[in-house]
Amino acid sequence: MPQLKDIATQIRRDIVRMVHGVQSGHPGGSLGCADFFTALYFKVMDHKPAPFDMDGKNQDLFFLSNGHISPVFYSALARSGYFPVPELSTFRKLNSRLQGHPTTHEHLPGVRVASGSLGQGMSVAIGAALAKKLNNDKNLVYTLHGDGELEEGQNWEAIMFAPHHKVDNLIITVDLNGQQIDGTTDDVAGLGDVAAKFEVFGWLVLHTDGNDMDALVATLEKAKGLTGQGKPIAIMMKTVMGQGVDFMEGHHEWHGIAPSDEQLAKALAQLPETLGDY
Ligand SMILES: Cc1ncc(C[n+]2csc(CCOP(=O)(O)OP(=O)(O)O)c2C)c(N)n1
Ligand SMILES: [Mg+2]
Repeated sequence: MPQLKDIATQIRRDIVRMVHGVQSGHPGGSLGCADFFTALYFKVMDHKPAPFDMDGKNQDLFFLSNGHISPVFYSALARSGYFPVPELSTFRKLNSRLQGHPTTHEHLPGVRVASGSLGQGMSVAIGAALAKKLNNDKNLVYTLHGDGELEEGQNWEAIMFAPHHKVDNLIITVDLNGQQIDGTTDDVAGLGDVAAKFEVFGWLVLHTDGNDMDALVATLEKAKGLTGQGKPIAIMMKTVMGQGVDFMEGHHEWHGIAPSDEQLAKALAQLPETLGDY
């Protein structure tokens, strides 16, 4: 089994190559969350990539709520065995199963909900977590949300609902990169102290550096240990948009633009091939 850090590096290569290949897509948030996806899919989650079971009974589920970061999701799914790695080359092409934003219509293994219209994933995850309780299924439900995404109101209904209904088999994570589509989250619609807001709504809140693999794995494992105690869990992950490609780091401009040929070469020079390119 390759080291988690090497897997994350290959996922970052996949992201920049996929987005460059079709000159569209979202590299910034994808790169920032590459370590999280690696920790989750290659270490923390109890899941069965193949054969893919849409219901996911007796396995952990993951819902990507900020669907625009599909490149990192698709790479992590392919690299962990959900579908063939060469299919990454079809990203955003006509009739591909790898649509710009994930859909269920194309039946891509690993995708259990369409996302891209921000703000819906937490509600879906709460429903799935409650269904697991009804089915006496002891596995967990994980999600990822963008910080800009939390500016969407539906989240706050879900954040209120989950503690009230003691949804304690749910671990949601927030990508706190401080950036969103048009600028910093502070400039667009300041979130203030997000952790304090979750706490006052009744959640257990953990914090981690989302680009430090050891800290990430430790925090996710700690969160698992806190499930089943009557409260939903939220992990605040501090990340850097564009992490791993120096000229993309910390700039909201890389939210949703593709690198040029020259920029691709610069990016790949910083990301050694570890598992083999698609
Ligand atoms: C309901 C809804 N409103 C607006 C958008 C447009 N939109 C796409 S991404 C984005 C910014 C999201 O910011 P964040 O979640 O922080 O993502 P990051 O830029 O960090 O990847 C917006 C406003 C959308 N997709 N859905
Ligand atoms: Mg953001």
